[in-house]
Amino acid sequence: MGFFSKIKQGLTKTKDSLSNGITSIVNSFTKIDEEFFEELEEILVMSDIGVETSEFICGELRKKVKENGVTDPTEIKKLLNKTISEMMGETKPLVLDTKPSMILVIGVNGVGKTTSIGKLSAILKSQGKKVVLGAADTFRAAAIEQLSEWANRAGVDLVKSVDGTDPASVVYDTIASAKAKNADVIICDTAGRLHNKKNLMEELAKINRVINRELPESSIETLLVLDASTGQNAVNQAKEFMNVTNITGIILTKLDGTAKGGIIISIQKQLGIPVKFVGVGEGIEDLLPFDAEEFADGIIDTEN
Ligand SMILES: Nc1nc2c(ncn2[C@@H]2O[C@H](COP(=O)(O)OP(=O)(O)OP(=O)(O)O)[C@@H](O)[C@H]2O)c(=O)[nH]1
Ligand SMILES: [Mg+2]
Repeated sequence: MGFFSKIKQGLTKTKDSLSNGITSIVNSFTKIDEEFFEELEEILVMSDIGVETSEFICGELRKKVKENGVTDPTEIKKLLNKTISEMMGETKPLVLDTKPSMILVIGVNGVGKTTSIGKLSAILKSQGKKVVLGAADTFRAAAIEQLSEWANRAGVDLVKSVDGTDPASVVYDTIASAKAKNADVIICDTAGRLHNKKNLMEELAKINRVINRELPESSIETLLVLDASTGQNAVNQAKEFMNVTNITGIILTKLDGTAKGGIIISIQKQLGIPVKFVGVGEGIEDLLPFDAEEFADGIIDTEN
């Protein structure tokens, strides 16, 4: 299956819920008026696009409707598709300009960090890059094992220690190993759960200090993993992490299992952090680079 159809398939639930709502108002209105916009806004909010972002989208739509002299409600899907695609903007690829470059993967427990690292390793390896993984989620032995399995599956190297080891020291060892091997990219997994949130944030700060000290001139990506099915909660998680670290991109996982895919729009608009990848399944090939146009086509079917 090609990238495009995979994204489309992953967004089916979101699209169905949005489409049903939009089709029903398109059928019950004969012209585009204020009442039409009010109902449309409600449908957008229900698709987890968020109140603020839905208001913004409707504002943009009002402008487009006026500029183009559109009166027929059936035209709204095309305009909505265009508005969303414009809002999401250009695709922002990973910046991995140095050798080695660092990708630190963070997020609360269960969102899909380890799985996404496995998938991302496979993508980078297929681009000819030498990848070294660091198992810096030392909170549970099972976490280290899970990352080892992904390293095997993707065919990349892994640096690990026993559980309970200081995660920052695992990051240090991983960087040293990557330098010795002349690797291109380091990807470090981190714990999503510690004894409490304060610990988690302090640990992250410590890891960042090691990275900045050991790789002062390197490209550093800090990717926050968010689970799409948690809807607006994901935005709140992002805000908490933004307080303690410089997030350079988002991986939005589990789009396949949810009708809340609209959350992407909210995340990018409200937080100004680019969504770089989306997860659409549990397999190694189920991580896709994010593309605004494909996304807009995936959630709003302009054909019917
Ligand atoms: N359907 C679906 N499942 C996913 C996706 N990404 C991850 N998962 C599943 O989500 C579950 C949790 O994934 P992990 O990668 O272990 O999550 P984590 O963030 O590393 O979790 P902790 O290490 O406990 O913090 C696993 O069962 C994954 O297979 C996705 O894009 N789609
Ligand atoms: Mg994990």
